[in-house]
Amino acid sequence: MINSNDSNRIWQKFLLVTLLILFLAGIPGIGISKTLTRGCKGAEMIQYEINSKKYTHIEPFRYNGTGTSKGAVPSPNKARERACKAAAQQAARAANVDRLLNKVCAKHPNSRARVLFVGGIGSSKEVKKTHSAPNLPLTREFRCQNGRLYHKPICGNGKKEGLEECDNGHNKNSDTISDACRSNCKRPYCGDGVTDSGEECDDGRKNHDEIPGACRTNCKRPYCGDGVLDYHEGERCDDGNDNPKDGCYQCQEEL
Ligand SMILES: [Ca+2]
Ligand SMILES: [Ca+2]
Ligand SMILES: [Ca+2]
Repeated sequence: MINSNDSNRIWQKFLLVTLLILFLAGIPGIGISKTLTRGCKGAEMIQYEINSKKYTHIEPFRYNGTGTSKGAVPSPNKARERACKAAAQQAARAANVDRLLNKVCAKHPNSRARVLFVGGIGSSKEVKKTHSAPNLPLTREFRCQNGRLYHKPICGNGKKEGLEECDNGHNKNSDTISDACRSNCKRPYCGDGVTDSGEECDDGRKNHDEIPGACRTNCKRPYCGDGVLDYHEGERCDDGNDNPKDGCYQCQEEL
């Protein structure tokens, strides 16, 4: 038989246990809730492979993550894990693939390699967390040349690369505008069909040194003394010299 005193004691115990649980659970307003904060260092990170050998390059730590754990008995490990996760995410967002690859190329000046991972790492003594970068390169293969990342030149991207003589970008390279960088990334030249600075004419492939009246292959207009009878220019003769008394002088017949 359970008398009313026993029943009260059971209820009191139940109440005490419940309060203890609520206290330990750290429910705000009822229990005592503490917040524990931990920090973690983050760095940009790239992993790559050269001749089947794997390497990791980590930039010096630049990012600081913080993480918290709340409750009556907050967990330092949880706080640290969160801090390292935040640091890794921060570093991954900042990771610049080209910049990292250039760092790699400084270590392996002339090599072909493959990217395995680009992102961030957050690490403390106890915890290591990584996070991958949001924008990974489309192609994972890359090449280092003389300590720099090699880019296949793209004519029209606005950057002068490789054997390009110029590149002002897709909208500014032109095959019709005087003195513009040409659409093949060559500087304007005599024979490109556009009259540029220093040229008197330029008819491209029609430039000719023997056809009367034609723009010459040095982009000069036909002239008296070039040895071609340019009758359109008023020449009656052109013996290629400027000597008098040889039958032709200043491109006029001598009597
Ligand atoms: Ca270019
Ligand atoms: Ca020209
Ligand atoms: Ca002539």
